[in-house]
Formats: sequence, C-alpha cells, structure tokens
Amino acid sequence: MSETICAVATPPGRGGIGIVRVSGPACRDVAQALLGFVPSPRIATLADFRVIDGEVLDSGIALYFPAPASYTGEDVLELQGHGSPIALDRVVSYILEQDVRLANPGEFTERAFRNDKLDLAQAEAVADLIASASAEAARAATRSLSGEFSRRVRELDQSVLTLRIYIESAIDFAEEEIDFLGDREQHDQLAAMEGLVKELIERSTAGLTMQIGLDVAIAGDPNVGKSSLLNQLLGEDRAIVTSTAGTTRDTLHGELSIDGLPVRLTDTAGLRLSEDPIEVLGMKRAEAALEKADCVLWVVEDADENAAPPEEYRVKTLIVRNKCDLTGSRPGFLGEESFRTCALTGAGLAELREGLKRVAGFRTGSDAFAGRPRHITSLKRAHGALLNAARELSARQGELVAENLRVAHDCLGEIVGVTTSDDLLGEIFATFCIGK
Ligand SMILES: Nc1nc2c(ncn2[C@@H]2O[C@H](COP(=O)(O)OP(=O)(O)OP(=O)(O)O)[C@@H](O)[C@H]2O)c(=O)[nH]1
Ligand SMILES: [Mg+2]
Repeated sequence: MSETICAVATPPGRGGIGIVRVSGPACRDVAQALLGFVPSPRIATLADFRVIDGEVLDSGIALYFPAPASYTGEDVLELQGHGSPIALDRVVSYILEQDVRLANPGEFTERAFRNDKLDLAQAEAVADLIASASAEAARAATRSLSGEFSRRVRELDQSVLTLRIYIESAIDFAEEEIDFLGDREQHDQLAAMEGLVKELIERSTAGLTMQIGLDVAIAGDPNVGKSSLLNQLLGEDRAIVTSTAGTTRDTLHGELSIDGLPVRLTDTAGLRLSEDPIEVLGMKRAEAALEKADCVLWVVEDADENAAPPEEYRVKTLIVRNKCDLTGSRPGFLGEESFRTCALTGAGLAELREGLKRVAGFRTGSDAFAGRPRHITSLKRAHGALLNAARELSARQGELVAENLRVAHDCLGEIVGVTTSDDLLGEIFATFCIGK
C-alpha cells in the first residue's frame, strides 16, 4: 500500500470547481513539485498549480492532510481548481509524471477501510449515498455511514462471542455440563439475539428496497381499467385508454415514487383467449412482465363478484377491484391485499399506494439502513445459525450450540469486513466511482 494514487474526484464535465485528490507517501513531493511548497496541514491555501518551468496549469485552493488524520488515513493532498476537464486533465497528467499512478475505482475508500477509518458496511454506505435515488435512500445511507448499523452488528457479534465463550468453557470445565446448558439465562440471551438480527434484517431490507425499488406489473382481463390505473398512478396520460377490449398490445412502462420508494410500473395487454396474432404477442410480453415483477396488481371489475387471478403467481399479488363507481361501493382497503378503486377519479389509489409500500417492506419512522443483498444474506445466515443454536441448547448439545454460534459470529464479521475475503473486497470496491 505504499503506492501513491491520484484521481479527479469531481464528476466529469464542466463545473464550478474541479477537485484532484492525491493519497499516499508521495503527497509532499507532489505538493513541492506542483505548488513549490507543502501547504500547512488542514489550512486552505491559495496557490498556483504549476510545473517547474513556470507554466501555470490552474490556480485554486490546496489542502494537505498529513496521515493519519485524513479520509484515507494516508497523506492526502486535495487540489481544488476550476471545473474544466482540460485543466484537470493537465494537472493529473503532471502529477502522474511523479511517482504516482491513477487510482482505481473506490481505491481511496478502500484505503480508508484498510486503515480502519471506516468498516466495510460504512464504506459501502459511501457508494450507496452517492448512488441514492431518493431522499429516503440517502437518509438510510447516511445512517449506515454514521456507523449506526455497524455498531449494532458489532454489539450483536460481541454478545454471540460472549455466549460462545461461556458455552465452550461449560463444555470444557463443567463437571455437570447438563446443568450449565439448562440455564434459562442462555435461552433468553439467544432469543434476544435472534430478535435483534431479525430487526436488522427488516431495517436493511427496507433500505435496500428504497435503493432498488419495486417492479410492479398491472395485469388482468381486457377492459378492466389497467391502462387507466397506470395513467392515474403516474399522474399523466401515458397509455391509450378506450372502451374497446384489447386496446393495449405492447407493454408500457412508467416510474413513480411513493414517499421516496421508487416504483416501476408495467401496463400489460389484457389476458384472454385470442386469435389475433398481435394480441397473442402482446400477451406473451405481458406474461414475461409478470414473471420478472416483484408484485402484480391483478385488476378486476368490482361488479365481477368471482373475479380472481387465474392461478397462483409466484410473485406477490394485490387484487384491485376497479370501477367501483359503477357498483357504488366504497373505495379503499378491502383487506391487506385487496382494494377497491375508481381509476377514472383516482379514488382508492392512496390506499393502493400504501399497499405497495407494505409489499416493499417500507418502514415508516424511516429507520432503514442502506442494506445490501450481501448484508441481508449474511444476516439471514446468522439468524438461521442462532435458531439452530437455540434448538441445540434445548437438546443440551453443547458442542453444536458452540458451532452454530461460531457460524453466526463469522456471518456478522463478514458484514463489517472482519472476516471478508480479498475477492469480495475487490468486487465491492470495483463498483465505486473513480476518485472516491
Ligand atoms: N366507470 C369506470 N370506467 C373505467 C374505470 N377505469 C377504466 N374505465 C373505463 O374502462 C374502459 C377500459 O379502460 P382501459 O384502461 O383501457 O382498460 P384496460 O384494462 O387497459 O384494457 P385493455 O388494454 O384492453 O386490456 C375505458 O373506457 C375506461 O374509461 C373506472 O374506474 N370506472
Ligand atoms: Mg390497456
């Protein structure tokens, strides 16, 4: 890790300022060569960025952060010049003539991780914050970045470890092992840990959903009001609506945000037996959309008493009883997963949006963490191991309790980067932007 790296940290294109970041042992030499002096630590200093023969490449603010009090934990030099891609390029090219190489994506943050400036979950939250598509997702990322998620994982890990040590010493030293393992206290501890992991899974899943959103397909018989529903949910006249059954042929897409939850809607062709080759193709597309959706809104006419989805979809299905204006029934919730709506006026859609939030695992009170699939997988494995440990404890199988606690400990360690393989680390940081 003795190489010095450099990259433009601001986004490509023209802007007010452009920042070049340098990290590593050659920072002082770079400052000397480029500025003619090494700026006082952490003091914004106006300077010309020039090469030795006096040509000024740009001018701006130079900031020097000596190790270890810097983002990466190494010597860092930050040059805030003008946001001109050409000027930035010339500054970087000059710096690369020193003993410096171009940084890989995420390499600054990777160094911060390796120098214990942040743990792996926090480092991932940096990328999640940059990539966040909604205020809710940004809030979840900030919460994870602050270390709140990591702190909870570590605390849990500590309790797992403490219990494991207790159980192992019970196995080794107890004359009456059975008595040790019969303690109510250990059962209670395991139950508490299991509850905490469950809460972390829920809060991380909520954060992940805020980040990736929900794919929702609108499906049902022809003419029930699917396209009207799409238009009404989007608040725009996207799809053609007519009273002729079989109006929609192709799948149509639209995006909306429900309190920050990104939702991608797909309107599909009404499903029915048809000879029309175009309609048949449309229905094929409809079925493909249903396959990949996270949730299906199955639309039926409220007047149709027995209407139901033709088969059990593998995906979550919400029943939308539309055209309730024609039956005179009250719009809104009919149950957890069933709604009455009028797509002409929008009545009942507020409840339907609530239903979609519920499907997504949206949590009010916004206590979500910027969960990643790998966090959730590890948490679920830890959860399974704790359940097994509890079962083995009841069976008084000390060795197996200890083994399951070891598995839980490894899973929790993976999340914060204590027991994470180099390959996985490489994969994680490769998805970052250059300069971060
Ligand atoms: N009264 C009433 N009419 C509605 C409602 N929703 C839709 N319609 C009407 O029902 C007809 C069909 O609506 P569409 O939105 O095209 O129905 P669709 O399910 O997309 O139909 P296909 O694309 O043919 O499968 C149109 O005349 C709409 O104006 C509703 O809630 N109440
Ligand atoms: Mg339609």
